[in-house]
Amino acid sequence: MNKTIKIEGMSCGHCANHVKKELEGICGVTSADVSADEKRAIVELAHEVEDSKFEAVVAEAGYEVVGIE
Ligand SMILES: [Cu+2]
Repeated sequence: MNKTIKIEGMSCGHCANHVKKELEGICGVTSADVSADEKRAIVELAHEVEDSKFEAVVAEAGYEVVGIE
């Protein structure tokens, strides 16, 4: 199971690494592939995670979730 999270505000690889680390800290997230160029993260999930959880950690890192599919 995976989800694609659209994120605004990342401008370089450093931003992407920051977001990756935050997303991978969520219980249920097996791995996160984050691209600043493509403005998205693809998260691999071990079990269901509330969208609000993704929004919260991304906001905490200083970026904004604009869509999750
Ligand atoms: Cu950056």
